[in-house]
Amino acid sequence: MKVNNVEMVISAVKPEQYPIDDLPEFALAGRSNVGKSSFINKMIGRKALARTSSKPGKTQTLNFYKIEEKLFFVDVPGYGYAKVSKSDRQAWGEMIERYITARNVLRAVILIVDLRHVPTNDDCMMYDFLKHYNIPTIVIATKADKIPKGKWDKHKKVVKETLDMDPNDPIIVFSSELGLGFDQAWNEIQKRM
Ligand SMILES: Nc1nc2c(ncn2[C@@H]2O[C@H](COP(=O)(O)OP(=O)(O)OP(=O)(O)O)[C@@H](O)[C@H]2O)c(=O)[nH]1
Ligand SMILES: [Mg+2]
Repeated sequence: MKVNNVEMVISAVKPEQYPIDDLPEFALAGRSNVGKSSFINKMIGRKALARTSSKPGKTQTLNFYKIEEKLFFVDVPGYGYAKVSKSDRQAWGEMIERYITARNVLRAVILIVDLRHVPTNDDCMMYDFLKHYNIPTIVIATKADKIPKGKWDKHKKVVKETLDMDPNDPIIVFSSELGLGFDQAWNEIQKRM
């Protein structure tokens, strides 16, 4: 999909603040610094609309980006950042759980993992959490540009097996640097709109 029109609509914490547009939503999830905002920027063809420079662990809000009046990407603060206080971590958990479990326009979660590494315990917990609530999940294994092409398939298999992925959930090798996986990712999103 070629995107011309993007609007950052709101940074929300509470359900009362979520947009009322009734458009399909696709929320990003993943470890802090894994490349969630970069994924959004690549998909919408903007260098830096979704903030990629914010300090890890500092983001506390759900950021809603309206795309072509057709869908929303929801940028979500990352997990797994060590220097977060217990109370902030708890607030984060409650915010995510409230959004994931109560948002009926949520069509899928886009779970971003690092293709280079075996998924972390947090990654596995997030995937299990999504499956527990029957949320369709698109796994994006990003930063592919950082390992040789010959290793992509092997690493993809490790991600799939470690997460113990549902065969209905797609996994896409991606790179925000190269634009690799762009068409496939849009295809999986549009199928679910
Ligand atoms: N080489 C390479 N670098 C990437 C890729 N995607 C993201 N990065 C880099 O990884 C760093 C973190 O990217 P972000 O998109 O800010 O990560 P995030 O998941 O949004 O991080 P938080 O918002 O802190 O949770 C940045 O320096 C990006 O430039 C990629 O596909 N390839
Ligand atoms: Mg981010």
